[in-house]
Amino acid sequence: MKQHPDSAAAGNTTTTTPGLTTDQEGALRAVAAAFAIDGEVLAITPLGSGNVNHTFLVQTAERRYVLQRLNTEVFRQPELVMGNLQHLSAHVQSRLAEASTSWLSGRRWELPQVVCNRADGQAWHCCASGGFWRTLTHVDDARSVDVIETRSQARELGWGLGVFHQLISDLPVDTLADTLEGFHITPRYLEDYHRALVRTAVPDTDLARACVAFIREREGFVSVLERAKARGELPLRPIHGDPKINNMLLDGESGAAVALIDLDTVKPGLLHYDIGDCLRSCCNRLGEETLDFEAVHFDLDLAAAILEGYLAVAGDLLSGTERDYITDAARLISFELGLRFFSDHLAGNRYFRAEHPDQNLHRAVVQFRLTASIEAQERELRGLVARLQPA
Ligand code: GN1
Ligand code: MG
Repeated sequence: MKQHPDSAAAGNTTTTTPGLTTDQEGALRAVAAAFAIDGEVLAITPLGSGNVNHTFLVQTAERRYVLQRLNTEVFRQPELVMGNLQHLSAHVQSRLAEASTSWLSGRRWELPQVVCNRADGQAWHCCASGGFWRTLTHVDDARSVDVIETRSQARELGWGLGVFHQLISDLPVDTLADTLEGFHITPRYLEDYHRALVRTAVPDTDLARACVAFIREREGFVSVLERAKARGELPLRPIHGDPKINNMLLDGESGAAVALIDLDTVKPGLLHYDIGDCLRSCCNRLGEETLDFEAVHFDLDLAAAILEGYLAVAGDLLSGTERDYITDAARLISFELGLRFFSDHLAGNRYFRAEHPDQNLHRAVVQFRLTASIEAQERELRGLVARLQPA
């Protein structure tokens, strides 16, 4: 039987690359060879810090690629994810070629390209042990950050999200499959949480009890965006779904935003899910994994820079009513992620990869501290959004 690339090779601890045994690396080479990549594979190394998929960097004699094993527990119909990705890619390539993308002002912007498999030209490869794999081109000369370094970087992160929204704004939503049903529908996450509470006793710890109380006090708030959507105030549009800070690539030299990666959740949604996710992940200077809970803070000055960058390029996409919900979106998406982490902690860490049993509890506490910080500054954040309204 073939060694599964992701499974720990029992009895084989020989490591050529940090984090990979020789057997694992060999199995990964076999998977990489199934795709129509250029050049002989020189090295394969783990890449990034995603919580859901497994990602590797493939270096060949010619260039670099990103090899990923999709988490099919999360993406139950991975073929739909790949269909969306190819559709998106064709659309964005033609938009980038148009003269009408004047808001890009001639700046560099890239979208990773799907590399098909050699055998049948499909956009994926299923290995013998059942893994669903894909290969994308690597965006070279760029880096990502887990926490913001400068205010001008914050502006770039907002600008990059705005460029992405502009590029997909004319992609009809009904041409995109729903690859992850219920994603960012906060009331559904609350229902999942209530089901988890019925099945599982809440751990008898201060942190867990504090999370339960925090959620209980905000149950009425969870449907703020869904209600506005149902009233027709917020339209469904194509969105990225996961534009957290380290999914934006910044030019290695200039620091300019050049690509938004991790495209599995591009699907119909509200721009607010994306704006909220960008704000929550960028304005927390301590990052998602901090254990310094008391110090977690939502940085308004960074929020101002992000929104300035975003609105400079995508301002014309948003109605006045849509702008009015930006503050709710920042608060809601922070809260929602805390709720998702906490429910997963109760369920035994089945969705978000965790290195120890309490990691998702700690991640939940960070997001709830961030939510509380946004609530404490709600008036200021609303004032800031209002000041950024066009005259
Ligand atoms: C997951 O796998 P990753 O890290 O790109 C999650 C996002 C969360 C994020 C929090 C499909 O993204 O929604 O915001 O973790 N993606 C999915 O770090 O659930
Ligand atoms: Mg992701």
